[in-house]
Amino acid sequence: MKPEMLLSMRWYGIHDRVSLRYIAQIPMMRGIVSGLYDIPAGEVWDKSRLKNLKRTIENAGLKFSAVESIPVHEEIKFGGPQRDKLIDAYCQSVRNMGEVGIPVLTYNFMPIFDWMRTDLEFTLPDGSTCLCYIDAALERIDLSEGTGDLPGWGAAFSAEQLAQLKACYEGVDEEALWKNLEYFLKAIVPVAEKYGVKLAIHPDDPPWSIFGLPRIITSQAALKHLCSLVNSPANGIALCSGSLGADPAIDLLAIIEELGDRVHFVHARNVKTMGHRCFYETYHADQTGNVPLPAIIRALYNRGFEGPIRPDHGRMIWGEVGRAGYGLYDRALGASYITGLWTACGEKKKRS
Ligand code: DNO
Repeated sequence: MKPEMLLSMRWYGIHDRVSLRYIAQIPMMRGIVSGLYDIPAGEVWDKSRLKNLKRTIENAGLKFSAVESIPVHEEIKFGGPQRDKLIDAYCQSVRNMGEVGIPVLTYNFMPIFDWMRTDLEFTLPDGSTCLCYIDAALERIDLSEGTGDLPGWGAAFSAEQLAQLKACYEGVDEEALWKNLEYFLKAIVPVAEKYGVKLAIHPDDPPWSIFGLPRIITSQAALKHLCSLVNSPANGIALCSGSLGADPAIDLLAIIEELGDRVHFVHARNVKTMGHRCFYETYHADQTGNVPLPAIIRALYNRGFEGPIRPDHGRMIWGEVGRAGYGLYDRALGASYITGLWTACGEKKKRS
């Protein structure tokens, strides 16, 4: 049997300038990845609000295929005194998701900063713009105004909050962060399993330490370790090809091969290295990029993967303005590229 692709698109809710109607016009689009972005980290995601969001998505003819993300409160990550209470709240959100019938939850365990870029409008030779990361530029970022903010961050922090948080992370090295992640997983995985929710940790983006803070979900070995911490099918990963692909030493196909059963969600995008710890987000189909998307899609197809797969960040093309990485046009091109790759996997070879 041919596996069916659950092609999905991230949508930021009714204030997103990319409408559900436009998303639904993308050929083969079936799912929406979304969340309740106004709820502060640590608070329970209300069941009736999740239901409403699901209904809105279904009214557009689409399926609510994944939540991205319920933010993990910093205190859970650094292991503060309130963490049990906060973990209980997280478990309640997972229960609510499960009861409403949303099958996948992605989350991350990056201290203070979520995904990070140093330029949101890096101009390419063809005049399009994209996001990029240059390690040397990171050092020049002025944090006296706080963390700044990128789409999908759990929270942006003011300079004052940032200073307090940094102090809380003093003494939290990689080992301690792993312990805190294990503590969190031991509480949430059984709940996810019971309520039919598949957890998909998002790899750290970029997959190395920034601003002196530890980052641990940075390699194939780390993903494997994560899966072994609580050995349940509900405890899985989001294969974000662009996050992991930023480190050319990471073999995305080997991850699918080794951990394929735990891949519950796929973010498909491409990046191109410009130097050590220096990359930009190129178009999905770029054959000179770091990410072998045709081989990745084939590997997923061959394993019968039917979880949500979404084209991740796009460039800004054709004069579009909007949320960094989350415009319509280039992501729609990415979606169609993925569809083409997937469809080709199902075609029988023609006799010559
Ligand atoms: C960026 C996204 C991230 C992602 C979180 C998952 O575009 O991939 O914001 O949603 O890291 O928790």
